[in-house]
Amino acid sequence: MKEKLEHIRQHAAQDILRAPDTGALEQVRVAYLGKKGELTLLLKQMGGIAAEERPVVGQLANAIRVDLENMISERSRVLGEEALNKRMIEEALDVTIPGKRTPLGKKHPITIVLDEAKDIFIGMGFEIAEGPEVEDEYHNFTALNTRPGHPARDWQDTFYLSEDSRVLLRTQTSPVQIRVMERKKPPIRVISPGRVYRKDEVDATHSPMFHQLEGLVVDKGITMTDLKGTLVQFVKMLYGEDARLRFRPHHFPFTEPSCEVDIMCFECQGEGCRVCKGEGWIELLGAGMVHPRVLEGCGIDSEVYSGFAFGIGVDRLTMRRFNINDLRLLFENDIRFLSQF
Ligand code: 2NM
Repeated sequence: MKEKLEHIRQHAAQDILRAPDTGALEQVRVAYLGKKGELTLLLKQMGGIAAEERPVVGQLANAIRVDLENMISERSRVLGEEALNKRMIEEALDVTIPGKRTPLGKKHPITIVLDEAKDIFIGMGFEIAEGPEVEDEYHNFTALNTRPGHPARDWQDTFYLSEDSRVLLRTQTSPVQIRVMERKKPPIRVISPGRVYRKDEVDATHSPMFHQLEGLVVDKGITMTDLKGTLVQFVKMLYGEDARLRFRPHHFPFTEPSCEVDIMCFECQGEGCRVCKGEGWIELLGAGMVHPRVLEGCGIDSEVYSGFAFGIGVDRLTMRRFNINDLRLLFENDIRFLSQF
């Protein structure tokens, strides 16, 4: 009987030490110490041994049970520790691995120039006005003194969105300024930057969508000198103190008198070269004194108030600023081009 007990102890001890995980260890416990385990079954055979031996065998059996239970709990602790260590290694986060770089975007060159232009005008006390790119023919043409039948309204030049020509893509940002004048009383000092649309074939200097920045000042006693002073100051701040402007008479339906404004060629200082096509000057913008009919149409008394307005092509301004020779580069959105600015 004693040998059998010692035999069980030896085998049980081996199995406990070899159990690979807590599940296997539990199986070992059940196999030896459970209700139908080897040690339990052996003790049930106690009836077969001599009465005086029973206490000794009983004590030995109990000691073995306690030993095995201690071994099992120790093995359980070791297995738990091993499992934890393994998880710590497997699930470790290496915070020293270099991160993946997120490519940083840049401002589009048109946005760079537009932001500079906005800053200059804001510094002069202008506010920024915005409006819809889908306009009605009243705000885009009629309110701007452009009568039905005027060539600017031609189907060939304007993107009409309705058969009856009442809805269209704005051809300039002036309708924004009409909406400002309809809304508030002078003094008015606004610029309206934004996208405009004309049915042009794409080439190095034309695009059916381009950007304009228009300005409008309406107050008592505004004259052409205010227009000149404002524009001269603007180009000096944008292009430097050496910038020179030339004002030429022109015609627009919405201003009277009207002018076109050229900037002296930066390449040849007015001598004439390839850049300015021998002219010495490069066309920059259109401007004029707001036509009394335009003011009256917006409910502004033209006997009391006068105003000037101007319109600048932002894309051309950008091309000159960064020496870009093809307008298409600004709209193709090729990262290799855009990342240079
Ligand atoms: C230009 C040239 C001249 C202009 C006129 C107006 C308004 F709304 F006041 F009548 N806004 N912008 C204007 C005047 C625009 O672009 C070449």
